[in-house]
Amino acid sequence: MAFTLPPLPYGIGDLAPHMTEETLQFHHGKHHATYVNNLNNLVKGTQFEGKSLEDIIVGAHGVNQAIFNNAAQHFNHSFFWKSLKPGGGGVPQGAIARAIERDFGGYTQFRQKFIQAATTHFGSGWAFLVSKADGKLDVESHHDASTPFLNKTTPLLCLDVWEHAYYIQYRNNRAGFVNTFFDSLANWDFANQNYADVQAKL
Ligand code: MN3
Repeated sequence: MAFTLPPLPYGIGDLAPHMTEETLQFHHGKHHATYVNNLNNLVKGTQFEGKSLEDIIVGAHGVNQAIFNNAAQHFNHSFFWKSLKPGGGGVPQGAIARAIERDFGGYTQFRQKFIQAATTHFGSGWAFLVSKADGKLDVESHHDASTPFLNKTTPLLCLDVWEHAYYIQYRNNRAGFVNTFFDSLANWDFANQNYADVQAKL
């Protein structure tokens, strides 16, 4: 079964003005689509053909860089679209809010730590809110196509800080893009759902 580009979980214009339709046309319709096409072409006739995305990411890491990059980018982007929602952002509610309070000392401290990871990241990469094996939350910064699977942590929410994620709209203002994510885009319902799944498996 070939991998397919997942549709956005909202209309392409629904995140505007915080993330414009043009940004999504390129980021989802071209960048993410290319990772999916490359992945399907690269795995053909290899030991990875027919494997799950998770198995390909773990199996190709350190073995086949091109397959790893495209598989991990397909996973990260699919997760990223769900980390956004129209009318999102603001202070989280529910279990994730209590866990953030417990593990970071409060939302303000968490937000500061995440923004630090996202804005000081040199070059292309990702910022993730994750749950560690013991159930504690942490912030991880990942280079290029790297992904929390490699740390054996579980992603709860992520932000793409590759230039292609913001340059059409925010130009060089990565900090502006990251703050907009927290103010207007972050999907805390998705993070709460992921956190509940992790807690159920502990
Ligand atoms: Mn991207």
